[in-house]
Amino acid sequence: EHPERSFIMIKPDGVQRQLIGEIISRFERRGYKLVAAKLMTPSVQLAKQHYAEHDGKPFFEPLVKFLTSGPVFAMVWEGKDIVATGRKMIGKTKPLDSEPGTIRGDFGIDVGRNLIHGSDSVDSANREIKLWFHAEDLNSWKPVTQGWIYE
Ligand code: DAT
Ligand code: MG
Repeated sequence: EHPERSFIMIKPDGVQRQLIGEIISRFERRGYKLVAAKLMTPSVQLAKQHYAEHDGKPFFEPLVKFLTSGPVFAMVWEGKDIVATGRKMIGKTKPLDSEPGTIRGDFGIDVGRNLIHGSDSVDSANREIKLWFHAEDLNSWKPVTQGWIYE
């Protein structure tokens, strides 16, 4: 029915540094479609569920503390290959390993302040979108630009 979707979240450092507009702009200019967005401070429970795969690792507790320290900007983006392309646009987990031109490579230094999350697979995206959004908050719409972005 719809092409691929990804869960993209600007973490508290990105919100504090007023990079919401910059980051949205990159996805918009690429041609991707915003399907849902909200500014919210996640609960500890939500943060732990979101990062469940990392439970038990040494950075898990600080990661949860960081994510719940203030508002995040949670989004769902849609478009062809958005999961893999979104990860490319975000850069590597460690900002110092990220190429300039990527979000982490342009704005970050330390791994614990890497600004943004992006789903790492279509399965993760579906799980994360369900975790962060109600189905009725996902907007189905057709941007008028579509025919000028997709052939
Ligand atoms: P990504 O956010 O690129 O998907 P991940 O899923 O491996 O990376 O890890 C989730 C977050 O946990 C990551 O954005 C920052 C933090 N993290 C990962 N590896 C870390 C490490 N070795 N030391 C400290 N924090 C780490
Ligand atoms: Mg990850």
